[in-house]
Amino acid sequence: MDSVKITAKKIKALKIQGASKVREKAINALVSQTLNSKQTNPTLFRKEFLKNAKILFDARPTEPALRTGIRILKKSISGKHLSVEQMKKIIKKTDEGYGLNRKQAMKKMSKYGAKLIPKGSTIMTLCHSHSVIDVLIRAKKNIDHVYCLETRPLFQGRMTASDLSKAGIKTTLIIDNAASTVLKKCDFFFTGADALLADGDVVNKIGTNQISTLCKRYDTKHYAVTSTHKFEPSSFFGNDEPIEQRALSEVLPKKISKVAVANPAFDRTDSSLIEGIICEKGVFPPEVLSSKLYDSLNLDKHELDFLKL
Ligand code: RUB
Repeated sequence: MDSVKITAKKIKALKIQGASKVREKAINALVSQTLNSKQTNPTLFRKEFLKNAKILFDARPTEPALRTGIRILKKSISGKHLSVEQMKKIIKKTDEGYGLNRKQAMKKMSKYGAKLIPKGSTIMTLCHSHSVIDVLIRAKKNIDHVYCLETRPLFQGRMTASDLSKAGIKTTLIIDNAASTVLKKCDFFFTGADALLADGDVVNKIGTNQISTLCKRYDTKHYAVTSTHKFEPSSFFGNDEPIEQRALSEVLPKKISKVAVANPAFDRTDSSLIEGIICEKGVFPPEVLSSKLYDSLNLDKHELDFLKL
């Protein structure tokens, strides 16, 4: 098992990528290091936990799923008079329950998603979303063809194309700029999500918004496949989801004199463009899901500090 520091390094370098995997690997590293802690003093133990949690929390700026996982663990040991042994037991139990809950959520999502895909469907996707891949593989009998956008600058679309083709799905990899030439014949545009926000907007890999906008033109349905744990509660209080800015060298390895470069990793798609959000609770219009989540979370503004870590 990798340490917290190594895991954070791999996440930053995108050796671990996709919100669900980032969350899973980060939580595994945090739990393992916490359970192996040599601290015997409860205050120092908690301090060590929070220090490690923060390293992971900050590894990628646009990842509410990761934050949710960490918040769940943090909350589990918030009781005042717990000994180190008690905290270790609680963390172990919380992690086991949480892991199971996430596996079941993934399964439900892929079932709901696959049901939406009728025989003979042609689909476009971008980047590398484990949630989307699960749906497509489950629906493979009904899929005629999947077009994967290569997803510059780091080409995660190649991983998706490889995963889908290994699963026996007819797959074509195209450059990002070729999207409009095939979107016309696609029935669906399936994407994952990194963040779900209070107004129903979805943050996902850069490029999602422009294809989603084009979907309206070509009558292609955009579905986002995402667990509700990617919902960012602080967005209900006006907090904006930060967009990760990645190294400029990913775009341009060798500088061009006087040319500025920008490299945002994610963009925000307006809820009005999205046909539905496929999550473990079913398939919902984006605003309906966010109002459901608001009701179920029962949030209070004073909890904002807790959300920060
Ligand atoms: C990955 C990406 C994925 C979401 C959802 O970006 O945008 O669509 O993270 O992934 P990156 P999943 O490669 O920069 O991490 O469905 O696996 O949670």
